[in-house]
Amino acid sequence: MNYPNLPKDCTSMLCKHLSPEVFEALKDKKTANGFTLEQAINSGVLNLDSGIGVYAGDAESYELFDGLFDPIIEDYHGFGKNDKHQSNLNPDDLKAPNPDPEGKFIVSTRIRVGRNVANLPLGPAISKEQRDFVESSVVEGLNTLEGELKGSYHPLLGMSKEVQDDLIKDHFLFKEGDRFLDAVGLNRNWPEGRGIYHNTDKTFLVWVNEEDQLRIISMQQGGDIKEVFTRLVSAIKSIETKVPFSYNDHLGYITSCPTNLGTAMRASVHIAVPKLAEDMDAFKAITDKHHLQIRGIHGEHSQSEGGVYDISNLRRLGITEVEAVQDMYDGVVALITAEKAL
Ligand code: ADP
Ligand code: DAR
Repeated sequence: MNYPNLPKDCTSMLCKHLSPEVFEALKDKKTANGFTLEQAINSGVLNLDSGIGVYAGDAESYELFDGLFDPIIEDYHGFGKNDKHQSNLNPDDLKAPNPDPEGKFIVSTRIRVGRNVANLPLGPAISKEQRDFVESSVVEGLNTLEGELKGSYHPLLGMSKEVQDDLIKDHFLFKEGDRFLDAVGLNRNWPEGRGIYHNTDKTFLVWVNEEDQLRIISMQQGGDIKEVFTRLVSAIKSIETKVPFSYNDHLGYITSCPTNLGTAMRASVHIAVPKLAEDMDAFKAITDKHHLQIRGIHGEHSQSEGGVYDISNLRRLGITEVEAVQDMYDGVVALITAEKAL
Protein backbone atom coordinates (compact mmCIF):
# COMPACT_ATOMS: atom_id res chain seq x y z
CA MET A 1 0.00 0.00 0.00
CA ASN A 2 1.37 3.45 -0.95
CA TYR A 3 0.76 6.68 0.99
CA PRO A 4 -2.70 7.88 -0.15
CA ASN A 5 -3.18 10.97 -2.32
CA LEU A 6 -4.53 13.46 0.25
CA PRO A 7 -4.94 16.92 -1.28
CA LYS A 8 -3.65 19.95 0.66
CA ASP A 9 -7.20 21.36 1.04
CA CYS A 10 -8.51 18.17 2.70
CA THR A 11 -9.61 19.09 6.25
CA SER A 12 -10.58 15.68 7.68
CA MET A 13 -8.96 14.32 10.82
CA LEU A 14 -7.42 11.65 8.55
CA CYS A 15 -5.71 14.27 6.39
CA LYS A 16 -4.63 16.19 9.48
CA HIS A 17 -3.12 13.26 11.39
CA LEU A 18 -1.92 10.65 8.86
CA SER A 19 1.61 11.88 8.38
CA PRO A 20 3.95 9.82 6.14
CA GLU A 21 5.76 8.76 9.33
CA VAL A 22 2.57 7.47 10.97
CA PHE A 23 1.63 5.77 7.72
CA GLU A 24 5.00 3.98 7.47
CA ALA A 25 4.74 2.81 11.09
CA LEU A 26 1.22 1.34 10.68
CA LYS A 27 0.82 0.31 7.02
CA ASP A 28 1.87 -3.35 7.41
CA LYS A 29 0.00 -4.05 10.66
CA LYS A 30 -3.10 -6.26 10.81
CA THR A 31 -5.43 -6.96 13.76
CA ALA A 32 -6.35 -10.50 14.83
CA ASN A 33 -9.48 -10.08 12.65
CA GLY A 34 -7.28 -9.18 9.68
CA PHE A 35 -8.27 -5.49 9.72
CA THR A 36 -5.65 -3.21 8.15
CA LEU A 37 -4.77 0.48 8.12
CA GLU A 38 -5.85 0.60 4.46
CA GLN A 39 -9.34 -0.55 5.46
CA ALA A 40 -9.44 1.86 8.43
CA ILE A 41 -8.68 4.93 6.28
CA ASN A 42 -10.48 4.01 3.03
CA SER A 43 -13.61 6.04 3.91
CA GLY A 44 -11.58 9.20 4.27
CA VAL A 45 -9.47 8.46 1.19
CA LEU A 46 -12.56 7.99 -1.01
CA ASN A 47 -14.64 10.72 0.71
CA LEU A 48 -12.34 13.73 0.98
CA ASP A 49 -15.26 15.72 2.46
CA SER A 50 -15.21 13.48 5.56
CA GLY A 51 -15.05 15.12 8.97
CA ILE A 52 -13.06 12.25 10.41
CA GLY A 53 -12.48 9.65 7.66
CA VAL A 54 -11.32 6.75 9.85
CA TYR A 55 -13.15 3.78 11.39
CA ALA A 56 -12.07 0.88 13.63
CA GLY A 57 -12.68 -2.74 12.62
CA ASP A 58 -12.44 -4.05 16.20
CA ALA A 59 -11.45 -2.92 19.69
CA GLU A 60 -7.85 -3.94 18.90
CA SER A 61 -7.73 -1.35 16.06
CA TYR A 62 -7.64 1.45 18.63
CA GLU A 63 -4.46 -0.06 20.17
CA LEU A 64 -2.74 -1.36 17.04
CA PHE A 65 -3.29 1.84 15.03
CA ASP A 66 -2.81 4.14 18.06
CA GLY A 67 -0.40 6.30 16.09
CA LEU A 68 -3.39 7.51 14.06
CA PHE A 69 -6.34 7.02 16.45
CA ASP A 70 -4.74 8.65 19.53
CA PRO A 71 -4.18 12.09 17.94
CA ILE A 72 -7.66 11.94 16.37
CA ILE A 73 -9.25 11.07 19.75
CA GLU A 74 -7.22 13.82 21.45
CA ASP A 75 -8.18 16.32 18.74
CA TYR A 76 -11.92 15.48 18.67
CA HIS A 77 -12.59 14.71 22.36
CA GLY A 78 -9.68 16.44 24.14
CA PHE A 79 -8.96 13.03 25.64
CA GLY A 80 -5.41 11.78 26.23
CA LYS A 81 -3.80 8.36 25.72
CA ASN A 82 -3.65 7.68 29.47
CA ASP A 83 -7.05 9.18 30.42
CA LYS A 84 -9.75 6.98 31.89
CA HIS A 85 -13.40 7.25 30.80
CA GLN A 86 -16.05 7.49 33.55
CA SER A 87 -19.71 6.48 33.13
CA ASN A 88 -22.72 7.90 35.03
CA LEU A 89 -26.15 6.71 33.96
CA ASN A 90 -28.06 8.05 37.00
CA PRO A 91 -30.93 10.31 35.84
CA ASP A 92 -31.19 11.75 39.40
CA ASP A 93 -27.90 13.56 38.73
CA LEU A 94 -29.35 15.39 35.69
CA LYS A 95 -30.62 18.90 36.45
CA ALA A 96 -33.09 19.34 33.59
CA PRO A 97 -36.65 20.61 34.21
CA ASN A 98 -38.44 20.87 30.83
CA PRO A 99 -36.89 24.03 29.26
CA ASP A 100 -39.90 24.52 26.95
CA PRO A 101 -43.06 23.31 28.75
CA GLU A 102 -45.28 25.31 26.38
CA GLY A 103 -43.74 23.62 23.34
CA LYS A 104 -42.85 26.87 21.58
CA PHE A 105 -39.33 25.88 20.49
CA ILE A 106 -38.49 22.18 20.97
CA VAL A 107 -40.21 19.96 18.41
CA SER A 108 -38.76 16.68 19.69
CA THR A 109 -36.04 15.13 21.84
CA ARG A 110 -33.93 12.04 21.05
CA ILE A 111 -31.07 10.48 23.02
CA ARG A 112 -29.18 7.50 21.63
CA VAL A 113 -26.17 5.39 22.54
CA GLY A 114 -24.10 3.11 20.33
CA ARG A 115 -23.16 -0.32 21.62
CA ASN A 116 -21.25 -3.27 20.14
CA VAL A 117 -21.19 -6.88 21.28
CA ALA A 118 -18.15 -7.82 23.38
CA ASN A 119 -15.48 -10.12 21.89
CA LEU A 120 -16.74 -9.79 18.28
CA PRO A 121 -15.35 -7.60 15.49
CA LEU A 122 -17.04 -4.25 14.85
CA GLY A 123 -19.12 -3.78 11.69
CA PRO A 124 -16.20 -2.99 9.35
CA ALA A 125 -14.45 -6.32 10.03
CA ILE A 126 -17.37 -8.57 10.98
CA SER A 127 -18.24 -11.62 8.84
CA LYS A 128 -21.77 -12.22 7.54
CA GLU A 129 -22.17 -15.18 9.90
CA GLN A 130 -21.06 -13.08 12.89
CA ARG A 131 -23.37 -10.21 11.88
CA ASP A 132 -26.31 -12.61 11.56
CA PHE A 133 -25.43 -14.00 15.01
CA VAL A 134 -25.46 -10.46 16.42
CA GLU A 135 -28.92 -9.89 14.92
CA SER A 136 -30.39 -13.14 16.30
CA SER A 137 -28.86 -12.82 19.78
CA VAL A 138 -29.72 -9.13 20.17
CA VAL A 139 -33.30 -9.68 18.97
CA GLU A 140 -33.66 -12.64 21.35
CA GLY A 141 -32.73 -10.32 24.20
CA LEU A 142 -34.99 -7.49 22.99
CA ASN A 143 -37.97 -9.85 22.74
CA THR A 144 -37.81 -10.44 26.52
CA LEU A 145 -38.36 -6.73 27.33
CA GLU A 146 -41.49 -5.82 29.26
CA GLY A 147 -43.63 -2.76 30.10
CA GLU A 148 -42.90 0.42 28.13
CA LEU A 149 -39.93 -1.30 26.42
CA LYS A 150 -42.02 -4.17 25.05
CA GLY A 151 -42.12 -4.10 21.26
CA SER A 152 -41.35 -5.95 18.06
CA TYR A 153 -38.44 -6.40 15.64
CA HIS A 154 -38.71 -5.53 11.96
CA PRO A 155 -35.91 -6.91 9.74
CA LEU A 156 -34.92 -4.69 6.82
CA LEU A 157 -34.89 -7.81 4.61
CA GLY A 158 -38.44 -8.11 3.34
CA MET A 159 -39.54 -4.67 4.62
CA SER A 160 -41.63 -2.87 1.98
CA LYS A 161 -40.09 0.28 0.50
CA GLU A 162 -43.14 2.26 1.64
CA VAL A 163 -42.77 1.15 5.28
CA GLN A 164 -39.01 1.77 5.14
CA ASP A 165 -39.38 5.24 3.57
CA ASP A 166 -42.05 6.23 6.10
CA LEU A 167 -39.88 5.14 9.06
CA ILE A 168 -36.93 7.14 7.66
CA LYS A 169 -39.09 10.19 6.90
CA ASP A 170 -40.49 10.11 10.43
CA HIS A 171 -36.93 10.06 11.86
CA PHE A 172 -37.17 6.52 13.26
CA LEU A 173 -35.02 4.46 10.88
CA PHE A 174 -31.46 4.89 9.58
CA LYS A 175 -30.90 5.94 5.97
CA GLU A 176 -29.50 3.49 3.40
CA GLY A 177 -26.34 3.58 1.33
CA ASP A 178 -24.30 6.09 3.33
CA ARG A 179 -21.12 6.43 1.23
CA PHE A 180 -18.93 7.00 4.29
CA LEU A 181 -20.08 3.72 5.84
CA ASP A 182 -19.95 1.94 2.47
CA ALA A 183 -16.25 2.71 1.98
CA VAL A 184 -15.29 0.90 5.19
CA GLY A 185 -17.43 -2.16 4.47
CA LEU A 186 -20.26 -1.34 6.88
CA ASN A 187 -22.88 -1.90 4.16
CA ARG A 188 -21.71 -5.40 3.17
CA ASN A 189 -24.56 -7.94 2.65
CA TRP A 190 -27.09 -5.11 3.03
CA PRO A 191 -29.96 -5.42 4.04
CA GLU A 192 -29.32 -8.86 5.59
CA GLY A 193 -28.78 -8.78 9.39
CA ARG A 194 -30.16 -5.25 9.72
CA GLY A 195 -33.42 -4.10 11.26
CA ILE A 196 -35.25 -1.99 13.80
CA TYR A 197 -36.95 -2.90 17.06
CA HIS A 198 -39.50 -0.48 18.52
CA ASN A 199 -42.27 -0.27 21.09
CA THR A 200 -45.85 0.59 20.09
CA ASP A 201 -45.39 4.34 20.58
CA LYS A 202 -41.96 4.40 18.86
CA THR A 203 -40.53 6.17 21.93
CA PHE A 204 -38.03 3.32 22.40
CA LEU A 205 -36.21 1.92 19.38
CA VAL A 206 -33.08 -0.15 18.68
CA TRP A 207 -31.25 -0.13 15.36
CA VAL A 208 -29.48 -3.44 14.70
CA ASN A 209 -26.24 -3.68 12.65
CA GLU A 210 -26.07 -0.21 11.09
CA GLU A 211 -22.90 1.77 11.89
CA ASP A 212 -22.77 0.06 15.29
CA GLN A 213 -24.29 -3.28 16.21
CA LEU A 214 -26.85 -1.56 18.44
CA ARG A 215 -28.11 1.99 18.51
CA ILE A 216 -30.38 2.20 21.59
CA ILE A 217 -32.75 5.15 21.16
CA SER A 218 -35.26 6.97 23.34
CA MET A 219 -37.27 9.75 21.69
CA GLN A 220 -40.53 11.69 21.93
CA GLN A 221 -42.22 14.91 20.90
CA GLY A 222 -41.50 17.98 23.03
CA GLY A 223 -38.69 18.97 25.37
CA ASP A 224 -38.90 16.69 28.42
CA ILE A 225 -35.22 15.78 28.13
CA LYS A 226 -35.14 14.16 31.56
CA GLU A 227 -38.00 11.78 30.72
CA VAL A 228 -36.23 10.75 27.49
CA PHE A 229 -32.96 10.14 29.36
CA THR A 230 -34.70 8.15 32.11
CA ARG A 231 -36.33 5.85 29.54
CA LEU A 232 -32.98 5.36 27.74
CA VAL A 233 -31.19 4.43 30.99
CA SER A 234 -33.90 1.89 31.81
CA ALA A 235 -33.50 0.37 28.32
CA ILE A 236 -29.68 0.23 28.51
CA LYS A 237 -29.78 -1.47 31.90
CA SER A 238 -32.37 -4.01 30.69
CA ILE A 239 -30.51 -4.85 27.48
CA GLU A 240 -27.09 -5.16 29.10
CA THR A 241 -28.39 -8.06 31.22
CA LYS A 242 -28.97 -9.93 27.93
CA VAL A 243 -26.14 -8.71 25.65
CA PRO A 244 -22.48 -8.16 26.76
CA PHE A 245 -21.24 -4.75 25.53
CA SER A 246 -17.68 -4.05 24.33
CA TYR A 247 -16.15 -1.65 26.90
CA ASN A 248 -12.78 -0.73 28.39
CA ASP A 249 -11.77 1.69 31.14
CA HIS A 250 -9.77 3.87 28.75
CA LEU A 251 -12.17 4.37 25.81
CA GLY A 252 -15.48 3.44 27.47
CA TYR A 253 -18.02 1.86 25.11
CA ILE A 254 -16.23 0.77 21.92
CA THR A 255 -17.71 2.01 18.61
CA SER A 256 -16.80 1.86 14.90
CA CYS A 257 -16.27 5.60 14.63
CA PRO A 258 -13.88 7.29 17.10
CA THR A 259 -16.30 10.21 17.48
CA ASN A 260 -18.75 7.90 19.27
CA LEU A 261 -16.39 6.38 21.85
CA GLY A 262 -16.92 6.71 25.60
CA THR A 263 -20.59 7.33 26.31
CA ALA A 264 -21.34 6.71 22.60
CA MET A 265 -24.18 9.11 23.33
CA ARG A 266 -25.79 11.76 21.19
CA ALA A 267 -28.50 13.73 22.96
CA SER A 268 -30.40 15.96 20.54
CA VAL A 269 -33.38 18.22 20.21
CA HIS A 270 -35.05 19.38 17.02
CA ILE A 271 -35.52 23.04 17.90
CA ALA A 272 -37.09 25.98 16.03
CA VAL A 273 -34.89 29.08 16.37
CA PRO A 274 -35.70 30.98 13.14
CA LYS A 275 -34.66 34.42 14.44
CA LEU A 276 -31.36 33.20 15.84
CA ALA A 277 -30.69 31.32 12.59
CA GLU A 278 -30.70 34.66 10.73
CA ASP A 279 -27.34 35.31 12.42
CA MET A 280 -25.45 32.01 12.16
CA ASP A 281 -22.34 33.56 13.75
CA ALA A 282 -24.34 34.34 16.92
CA PHE A 283 -25.98 30.90 16.70
CA LYS A 284 -22.62 29.11 16.39
CA ALA A 285 -21.12 31.25 19.21
CA ILE A 286 -23.69 29.75 21.58
CA THR A 287 -23.33 26.16 20.29
CA ASP A 288 -19.51 26.40 20.40
CA LYS A 289 -19.61 27.71 23.99
CA HIS A 290 -21.75 24.75 25.06
CA HIS A 291 -19.83 22.08 23.07
CA LEU A 292 -22.82 21.50 20.78
CA GLN A 293 -23.12 20.34 17.17
CA ILE A 294 -25.65 21.67 14.64
CA ARG A 295 -27.10 19.11 12.19
CA GLY A 296 -29.96 19.20 9.71
CA ILE A 297 -33.25 17.54 10.63
CA HIS A 298 -32.77 14.36 8.63
CA GLY A 299 -29.59 13.35 10.42
CA GLU A 300 -25.95 13.73 9.63
CA HIS A 301 -25.00 15.55 6.41
CA SER A 302 -28.59 16.84 6.01
CA GLN A 303 -30.00 20.39 5.97
CA SER A 304 -32.30 22.21 8.38
CA GLU A 305 -35.88 22.85 7.26
CA GLY A 306 -38.22 25.65 8.33
CA GLY A 307 -35.74 27.07 10.81
CA VAL A 308 -35.62 23.76 12.74
CA TYR A 309 -32.18 22.44 13.66
CA ASP A 310 -30.84 19.24 15.25
CA ILE A 311 -28.78 20.41 18.22
CA SER A 312 -26.72 17.85 20.14
CA ASN A 313 -23.72 17.34 22.40
CA LEU A 314 -20.38 17.18 20.57
CA ARG A 315 -18.35 15.58 23.39
CA ARG A 316 -18.93 11.88 24.04
CA LEU A 317 -15.67 10.60 25.60
CA GLY A 318 -14.09 11.81 28.85
CA ILE A 319 -17.44 13.06 30.13
CA THR A 320 -20.23 10.99 31.68
CA GLU A 321 -23.65 10.35 30.14
CA VAL A 322 -25.21 12.77 32.63
CA GLU A 323 -22.66 15.45 31.65
CA ALA A 324 -23.28 14.84 27.93
CA VAL A 325 -27.03 15.39 28.39
CA GLN A 326 -26.35 18.36 30.71
CA ASP A 327 -24.14 19.85 27.93
CA MET A 328 -27.06 19.63 25.51
CA TYR A 329 -29.63 20.83 28.05
CA ASP A 330 -27.63 23.89 29.15
CA GLY A 331 -26.98 24.81 25.50
CA VAL A 332 -30.65 24.48 24.60
CA VAL A 333 -31.61 26.77 27.50
CA ALA A 334 -29.11 29.34 26.17
CA LEU A 335 -30.52 29.04 22.62
CA ILE A 336 -34.11 29.50 23.83
CA THR A 337 -33.06 32.53 25.92
CA ALA A 338 -31.34 34.05 22.87
CA GLU A 339 -34.32 33.33 20.59
CA LYS A 340 -36.72 34.91 23.11
CA ALA A 341 -34.49 37.99 23.33
CA LEU A 342 -34.80 38.44 19.54
P1 ADP B 1 -27.38 9.40 15.04
O1 ADP B 1 -28.00 10.43 15.92
O2 ADP B 1 -27.92 8.05 15.34
O3 ADP B 1 -25.91 9.50 15.03
P2 ADP B 1 -28.37 10.85 12.71
O4 ADP B 1 -27.85 12.17 13.14
O5 ADP B 1 -28.17 10.43 11.31
O6 ADP B 1 -27.82 9.63 13.54
O7 ADP B 1 -29.95 10.84 13.05
C1 ADP B 1 -30.64 9.63 12.86
C2 ADP B 1 -32.12 9.91 12.74
O8 ADP B 1 -32.60 10.45 13.99
C3 ADP B 1 -32.46 10.96 11.68
O9 ADP B 1 -33.64 10.55 11.02
C4 ADP B 1 -32.75 12.20 12.47
O10 ADP B 1 -33.69 13.02 11.82
C5 ADP B 1 -33.35 11.62 13.74
N1 ADP B 1 -33.21 12.51 14.88
C6 ADP B 1 -32.06 12.90 15.49
N2 ADP B 1 -32.34 13.73 16.51
C7 ADP B 1 -33.70 13.85 16.56
C8 ADP B 1 -34.62 14.56 17.40
N3 ADP B 1 -34.18 15.31 18.43
N4 ADP B 1 -35.95 14.44 17.14
C9 ADP B 1 -36.39 13.67 16.13
N5 ADP B 1 -35.59 12.97 15.29
C10 ADP B 1 -34.26 13.06 15.52
N1 DAR C 1 -19.20 10.58 8.05
C1 DAR C 1 -17.95 10.28 8.72
C2 DAR C 1 -18.20 10.02 10.22
C3 DAR C 1 -18.32 11.24 11.06
C4 DAR C 1 -18.94 11.00 12.41
N2 DAR C 1 -20.33 10.49 12.24
C5 DAR C 1 -20.61 9.19 12.36
N3 DAR C 1 -19.77 8.36 12.87
N4 DAR C 1 -21.81 8.77 11.98
C6 DAR C 1 -16.99 11.42 8.51
O1 DAR C 1 -15.81 11.18 8.68
O2 DAR C 1 -17.45 12.51 8.19
